[in-house]
Amino acid sequence: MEDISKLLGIRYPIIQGGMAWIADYRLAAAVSNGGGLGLIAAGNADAAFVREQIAKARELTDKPFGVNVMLMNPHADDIMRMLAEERPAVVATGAGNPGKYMQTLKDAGILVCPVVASVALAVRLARSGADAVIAEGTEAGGHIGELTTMALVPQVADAVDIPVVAAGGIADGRGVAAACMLGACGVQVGTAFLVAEECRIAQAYKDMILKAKDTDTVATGRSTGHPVRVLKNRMSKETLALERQGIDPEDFEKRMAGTLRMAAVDGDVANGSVMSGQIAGLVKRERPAAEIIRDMFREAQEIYESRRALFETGGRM
Ligand code: TUI
Repeated sequence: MEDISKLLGIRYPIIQGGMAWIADYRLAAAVSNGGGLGLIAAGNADAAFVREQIAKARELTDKPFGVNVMLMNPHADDIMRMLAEERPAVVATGAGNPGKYMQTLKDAGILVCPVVASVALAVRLARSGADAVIAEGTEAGGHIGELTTMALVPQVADAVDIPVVAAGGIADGRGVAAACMLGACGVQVGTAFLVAEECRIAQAYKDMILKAKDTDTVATGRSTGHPVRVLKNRMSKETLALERQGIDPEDFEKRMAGTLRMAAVDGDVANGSVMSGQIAGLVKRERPAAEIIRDMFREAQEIYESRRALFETGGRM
């Protein structure tokens, strides 16, 4: 199956990133109603909370949507059991290997789309029955791997025979078209949806994304093995300084706990973790999710047409 839209039952091959503390039922439903695939982020929540989010999303949309399970969540086992009952169309996973949940989810008729940051994990999950993989480059926001989207996507596409969705560094039609050229059949977009009208994070977080320029993100946590891309602020500067001084990994994790919530919910964008992809510099205005999706796809079609000539020079490039 090459066609991710057909597989997922959506109009546009655009999946919304499952951003913890950010992607709630309102954003997910708006994205699904706009023709993409919305994802509710389980983040660090428990199964009851996520179940309620699913019920609320179902009140707002009759289109397919999914749930993203961040596998470092201590409630992941419970959440997966609950999902097998609730049966959202799709389960995406992040920050770990979902292999042990694959059978339960498949038996429930759920499409499983893990996020991977390496060829090795993509191959392993394709073998254990994943329906698609989301290959996420280090340009992405939040918890990241090492490889860039440009290097990761074609290598994953060559290694698996399930659909590959590209993620990391994509916020407009150029990114969508480029991802398809690399062998992806769709994209996952996070940062651009942070400023969707239906995204109910603190306005200060949105404003920081809207003002960001190309060099404004940095990865904290490389020294402790859990790199996380954030916008530079007081928090990131102090964190990097502590890392240079060789902070104990356990103390580091304690320091980071709750800091995304601080930024996204409380709007403390100085002391919180303002997670963002490198593409934030391209994200310039707040608008409805449906418009973001429609314009992104239309732009991709236009660029595909307008760049055609580059490939028709008969080798004179
Ligand atoms: O998961 C994400 N991005 C996230 S999760 C998150 S919540 C959080 N909050 C505070 C600290 C840390 C996380 C924020 N952003 N993206 C998907 C993703 N998964 N990126 C990279 C990976 C990944 C990396 C290694 C997946 C699997 C993996 O290997 C696991 C294994 O066992 O082989």
